[in-house]
Amino acid sequence: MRDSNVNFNFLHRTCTLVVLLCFLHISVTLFYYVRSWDFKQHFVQSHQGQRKLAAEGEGTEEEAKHTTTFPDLLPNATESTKDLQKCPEPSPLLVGPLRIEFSSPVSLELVRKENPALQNGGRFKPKDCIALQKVAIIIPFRNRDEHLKFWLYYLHPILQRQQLDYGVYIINQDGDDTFNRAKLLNVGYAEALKEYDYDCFVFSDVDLIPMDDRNTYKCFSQPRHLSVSMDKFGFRLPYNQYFGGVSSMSKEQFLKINGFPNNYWGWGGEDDDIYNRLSSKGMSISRPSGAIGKCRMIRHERDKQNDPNPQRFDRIAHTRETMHKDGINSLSYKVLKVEKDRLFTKITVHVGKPPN
Ligand code: UDH
Ligand code: NGS
Repeated sequence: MRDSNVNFNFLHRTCTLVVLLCFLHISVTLFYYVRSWDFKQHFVQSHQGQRKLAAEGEGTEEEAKHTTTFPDLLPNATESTKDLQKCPEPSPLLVGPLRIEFSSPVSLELVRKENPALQNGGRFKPKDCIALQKVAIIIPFRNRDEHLKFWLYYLHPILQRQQLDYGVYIINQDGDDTFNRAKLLNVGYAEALKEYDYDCFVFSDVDLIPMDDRNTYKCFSQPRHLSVSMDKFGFRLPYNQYFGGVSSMSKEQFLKINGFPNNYWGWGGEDDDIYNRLSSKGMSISRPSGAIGKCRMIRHERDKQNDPNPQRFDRIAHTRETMHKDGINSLSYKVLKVEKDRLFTKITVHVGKPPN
């Protein structure tokens, strides 16, 4: 009887000990589990905060780069917390010379289908790196829909390969008064800046297509002339001061010359006036080589209400005197319509007409 009592007591104590040990084990496991969960939450939040700052340019890219990642702790979070570095220069996606031809028409549907990465308004930014420049591409426009389709068809893939953070703005002159290319370009500058903090502006005619994607549509330390070697001029510059077709300027360069003239109605001279503005401010023109700067123009007849401007020679003779009062500081216009397509932002404007 005593023996069986001793056995029972021993068994009872052993069981109590086992239960206590189990409890201790569970408590310790629970403690560490809760601690690691808190840490993960904190880590994901602070890391995402840093990425957002770096992408917005508020935090430095260095800061984002030095944030430690713990892929073993966060197997599912690695994709969303991936560090973004500056895009390499030149872009590794460039292919060089391109075949450009205009024999069969293209449709906007086709261009939309072939450019799935575009955001509404003709906006794009590379997803794997931070673009070096934020570029607004401004196109003066009226009644050139067929040309615009070709431009969008060829340019969107090129601009994406150039890894630019860009937006395409079609500035459409309303009505059928005399065309004013330079004023439309000023409007494009002003309207694009209302949307996004662009630091570079590319001004392009709708009928010019680059034949080499190494001709990057971005800004340089000096104003850039990009359409240096056009087929219609036998692939050479028509004259040394020529600044027509496609050009680019940083915000700073543009403001230094008070933007473009508003009073060149009809064809010709406004690009020479812009050249005069740049040279009067001591700037020089940067250009790609003749080979990289080759481009094709879509052949066309002279448009209605864009006859050669008889006043153009007199105007370009006085750029230095007029440029400080005629430019972005005296620009006035009325926006009539803003259309957002996935391929472009089209802004229809009333720019007035030439004084009698
Ligand atoms: N533009 C329009 N609509 C117009 C006029 C001009 O969209 O009615 C825009 C367009 O972006 C064009 C740019 O302004 O590319 C420059 O105008 P332009 O193409 O008329 O100038 P360019 O010097 O041609 O290229 C002049 C007419 C040549 C006639 C040749 C006849 N064989
Ligand atoms: C010059 C014009 C420019 C024009 C260039 C090329 O003569 O505006 O020809 O024209 N300057 C003047 O008329 C003062 S083009 O052959 O492309 O039609 O851009």
